[in-house]
Amino acid sequence: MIEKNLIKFLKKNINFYSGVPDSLLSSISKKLKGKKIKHFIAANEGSAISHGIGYFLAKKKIPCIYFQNSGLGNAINPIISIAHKKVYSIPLFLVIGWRGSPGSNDEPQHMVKGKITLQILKLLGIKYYIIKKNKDKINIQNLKSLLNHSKKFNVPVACVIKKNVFIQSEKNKKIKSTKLQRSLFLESLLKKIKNNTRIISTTGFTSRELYRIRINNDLNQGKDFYMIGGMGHSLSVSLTHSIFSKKKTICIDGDGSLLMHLGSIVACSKYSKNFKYILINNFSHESVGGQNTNSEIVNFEILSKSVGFKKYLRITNKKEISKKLNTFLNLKGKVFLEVRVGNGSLVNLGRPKDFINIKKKFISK
Ligand SMILES: Cc1ncc(C[n+]2csc(CCOP(=O)(O)OP(=O)(O)O)c2C)c(N)n1
Repeated sequence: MIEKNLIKFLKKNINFYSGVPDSLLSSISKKLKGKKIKHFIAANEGSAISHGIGYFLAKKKIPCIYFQNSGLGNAINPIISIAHKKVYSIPLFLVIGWRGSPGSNDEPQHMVKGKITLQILKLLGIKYYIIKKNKDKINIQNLKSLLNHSKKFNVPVACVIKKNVFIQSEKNKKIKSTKLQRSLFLESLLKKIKNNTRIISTTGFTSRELYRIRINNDLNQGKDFYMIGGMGHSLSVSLTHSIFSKKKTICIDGDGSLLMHLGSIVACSKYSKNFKYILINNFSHESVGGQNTNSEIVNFEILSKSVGFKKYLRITNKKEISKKLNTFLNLKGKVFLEVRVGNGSLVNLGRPKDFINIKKKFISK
């Protein structure tokens, strides 16, 4: 009920939305549509805040910016340095998915951020309201006064939503698509790599599938470093690893993740001579509900070549995997492999948990 009412409340009062999808807010990011409504999926949470600031400067109206609390770090810069009441004082209505709230059962990286989320908001001077289950009337009244506070004092305010308040859309959907499956590609990769390979894999289902395929199929060649958080940073971590390690580094990234900090790809051109980069492109933020990433408008061949990749390869179906993977693994220099896959992943995915051990194994000889 509160989900429906919050969407109704937002639509009645706000016409511009920008955010990075979150599993807790999945219905919000999917349902905020309509004739008068403009909705931009942002590359990262800082950009979402900035889209909102630009909208306010043009229309003098309050924007709504939504994201998961893990992205609060990205959002902080424009919130403090531009929107803060002691700088330009700009009204923003933030909707924040609160993973890892104290007392909840969530993954370690979410528990760390969840514990300090409200403290961060306090430090930022942001008035907030936590949505409570089954308290619809009170919720809406409080949201109204929160919105009025933001408009009256020209300041950012936040509505914070705990896990399980809304219907979640993080559960992986069984593969239905006839398109290439990510898991099939990952399995083929794990079967071909040598023991001196180090894989650095991105946030969400990619790392979880990799972890599961290794265990279930007893595939032990090489080691993995799962970027279970720090979305958007797999490329940067892999790049320096590939430069400074004697091992063979492979980065496996997602389209949402690559776009989140796309600028870091320029460092490949400047600093690296040898870099193996795999983009699993499903054109969506599948791990948090399948919302669009806008990657369909990017030509990754032109992009990769423009930043110095010597070779670009693309896999779109099962038949191409073996041959193109061999080429990819044997080529020297900077190679960009785009693997176009459908949505859907393996069911009952576990989660890597023993991080210290994973790190130890990864850095061992
Ligand atoms: C900074 C940050 N913002 C948002 C999230 C929530 N989040 C986790 S996975 C994910 C989607 C990643 O999309 P993509 O890289 O395309 O991979 P896919 O989920 O499609 O496999 C999002 C938004 C996060 N973990 N960190």
